[in-house]
Amino acid sequence: MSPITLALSKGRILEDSLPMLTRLGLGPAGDIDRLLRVPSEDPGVHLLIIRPADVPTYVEHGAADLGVVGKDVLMEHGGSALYEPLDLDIARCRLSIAAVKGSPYADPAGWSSGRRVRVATKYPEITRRHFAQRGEQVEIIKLYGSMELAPLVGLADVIVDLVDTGNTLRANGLVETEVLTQVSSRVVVNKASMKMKHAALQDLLARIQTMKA
Ligand code: PRT
Ligand code: MG
Repeated sequence: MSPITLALSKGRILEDSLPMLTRLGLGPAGDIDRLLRVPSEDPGVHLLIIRPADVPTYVEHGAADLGVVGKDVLMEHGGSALYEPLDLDIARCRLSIAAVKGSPYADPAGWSSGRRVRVATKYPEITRRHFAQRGEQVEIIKLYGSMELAPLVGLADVIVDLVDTGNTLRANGLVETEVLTQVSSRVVVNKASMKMKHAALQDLLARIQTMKA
């Protein structure tokens, strides 16, 4: 049978997954800093090293049988076309709203200024859904990184961003005002692969489950 292809999110999720992959005998057998497709120590499993935001797309289209990706990326992408069988409990953080300390927006009660609140984020879909559920109209400003800067320079009133220790917010004079959701890395599986490679994938998922950090 063709090998199983596992898509990994380059960056901190990859760093956090490597110990588990090594314990599973699936450590990369090649230079993961240069190669985009790397054999693993198991000849039956190949690794793809890709941008986190691209993992759901590769798995959805079957270019990878399964992948490891943050719940934040999965929620933003819309995960209904994928199976999400496992929570790996790695790269944990939370997705929160934050505002400039001491500003009217630091107190959610002070939001009713009449003007539409401007929210800068890398997660426009999650943000839109969150405020729509509350019946609030906000202006969403899509950014690709360094969200913390936006409220400091008047680009936005608040941000929706990932928070772990809170050090980045504190260093920039921001305060967390609300947690939208907890985040950790998940295993996602292509639906057709789950049928076509059922035994091999079930075996791999069971091994991952027992080797979880
Ligand atoms: O390369 P590309 O731009 O495509 O992706 P990326 O830069 O977003 O990737 P990377 O390597 O940062 O990994 C992002 C994934 O790691 C996210 O999708 C999350 O699932 C997970 N993760 C876990 C985090 C954090 N914790 C985290 N703290 N991603 C980002 N952060 C950032 C956060 O955005 C903020 O700037 O760290 C800062 C906050 O950390 P504290 O500890 O100061 O609160
Ligand atoms: Mg990056």
